[in-house]
Formats: sequence, C-alpha cells, structure tokens
Amino acid sequence: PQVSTDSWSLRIHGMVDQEITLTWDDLLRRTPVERLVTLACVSNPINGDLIGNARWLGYRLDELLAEARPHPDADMVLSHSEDGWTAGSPLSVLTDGRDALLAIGMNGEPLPVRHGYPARLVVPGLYGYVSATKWVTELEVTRFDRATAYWTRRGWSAQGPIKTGTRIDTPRGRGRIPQGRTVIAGVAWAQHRGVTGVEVQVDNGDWRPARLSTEVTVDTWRQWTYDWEATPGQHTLRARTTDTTGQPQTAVEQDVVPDGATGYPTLTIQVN
Ligand SMILES: Nc1nc2c(c(=O)[nH]1)N[C@H]1C(S)=C(S)[C@@H](COP(=O)(O)O)O[C@H]1N2
Ligand SMILES: [Mo]
Repeated sequence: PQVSTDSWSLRIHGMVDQEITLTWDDLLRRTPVERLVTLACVSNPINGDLIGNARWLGYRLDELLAEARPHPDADMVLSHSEDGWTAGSPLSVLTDGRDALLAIGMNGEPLPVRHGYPARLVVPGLYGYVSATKWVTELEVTRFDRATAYWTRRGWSAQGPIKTGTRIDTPRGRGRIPQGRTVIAGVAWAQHRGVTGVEVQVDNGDWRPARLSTEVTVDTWRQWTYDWEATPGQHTLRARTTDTTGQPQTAVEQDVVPDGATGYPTLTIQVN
C-alpha cells in the first residue's frame, strides 16, 4: 500500500470510553522513543531467516491506549491495516510496560514502504502475524471471543507468543571446512524473557556453553560463538537456548503451523 502522511490517521475505538483519532501532525507533537526489538515471523522454520533485529522509533502503545480508556472486560486489540489485514494482540501484552510501539522509523530512517510506511506496530515477544500490523490505520479494542484476526481465520493460533530459539549461522550449511580451530556462531532469542545461555553439541557429545554477546535488552537477540577444534569427517552440530525460565528450548520438533516451529537447529558439516 502507498499511504501518505497527509491522508494517514489512526483511530482507536471499540470497547473504549473515549474514541480517539490521531493524525500525523498529532503524532509529531508527541515524544517518541527508540528501541531495539527483534521481530520474528511465525512461519520461520528452524534455522530460517524470517527473524531480524532493527532499531524502531515510535510512540508507546500503552500511552495511546490509556488515553482511549479501554473497558475492563476488553482483552484484545484488533489492529487493522490500510489493505484490510488484521492482527489480534492481547490488550494485556500491549499495556504491561514492555516497549510495544506505534513505529514510524526504522534504523534511523522513516519506515520503508515495505515495512509499513508511515506507521506500523512493533510488539516485543509476539510473532508478527498477531502484532506487527504495517500501514496500520485502526486499533479496535475488543475481545478474543468476539473478533478473529486474518491468520486465525486461516487456521493459525489466536495467541502467538514468540518461542525461545536459536539459529546456527556459521559454518554455512553444506559447506566443507578445513580441520583445525574454527568458530561456530549464531543468534539466540527469547523476546521479553531474555536469553541466559546458549549451548552447542557436537555429534552426540556433551552440551557445552557458547560465549554470548552483551545483552542489549530482553527484547533483542544475542549473538553467540563457540570455539571448536574441527576433526576430519562428517559432524552434526546442534544448538539450544536457555531463557530466564531456566529451561532450555524444547527439543520436540514441531512445524510452523499453528503457532511456531520448535526443535534444535542442526547442521551437518564435512571437515577435510
Ligand atoms: N498490513 C500487513 N501487516 C503485516 C503483514 C501483512 O501481511 N499485512 N504481515 C505480518 C507478518 S506475518 C509479519 S511476520 C510481519 C513482517 O514484518 P516485516 O515485513 O517488517 O519483516 O509483518 C506483519 N504485518
Ligand atoms: Mo509472519
């Protein structure tokens, strides 16, 4: 969709005491915040690339929603986009103090058109299909037993918290590497809980701790590295993340439908 800031507005309505319509000029009179948040797609397969981190500039949704005064029995915000797409987010998640944003900037620039110009939602900890509405035009305060969002009508779960996970980025798949000291590296995420550890397993050996980059916030992924003395032959590498619940991510393999894939990323590599 091509949406201009002149024609754009955001209407907050439904189960509220005070319906609000914000124009672009109304927004610019407010004070934005800038946050690093890792978005993830529910369709991201294990070791997939449908996840990424960006620096988002935006307005706090808890403040905008508070001005509309949601009714106490409301539990969902159905966000609507210019093109008719919808996402259903728990009202509690948008108002629990996390940095849920009406974002207008990405990585120091206005939102690119394909990422929702002029405004979109960014909610730490929820998959995009239940939260990250691009070209957003309406926030309808409602209830999960009264409204059904776009992908939920098509068989995906109504609730979509992001599952703790990790990806092995290097060595690259199918590659051959020379024997000797090498680095296995990747990213780990547990949005809004926080990553506390990543472990790597070579073949069926013991799980050993990887080295983690400094945590930026609990809503951003962490990079990790693991030094490995690669010996000739074929090897299988696995990785897993532990979050602040203290439990490693589940080893149970599940496909992306209906609420996100689970299982350990695995990489088979030939060492010469
Ligand atoms: N309007 C609109 N917003 C949308 C979607 C869509 O199809 N239409 N897809 C959602 C999904 S499923 C995801 S994972 C994210 C992807 O955001 P990105 O394109 O910025 O990576 O946008 C969300 N917002
Ligand atoms: Mo998605």
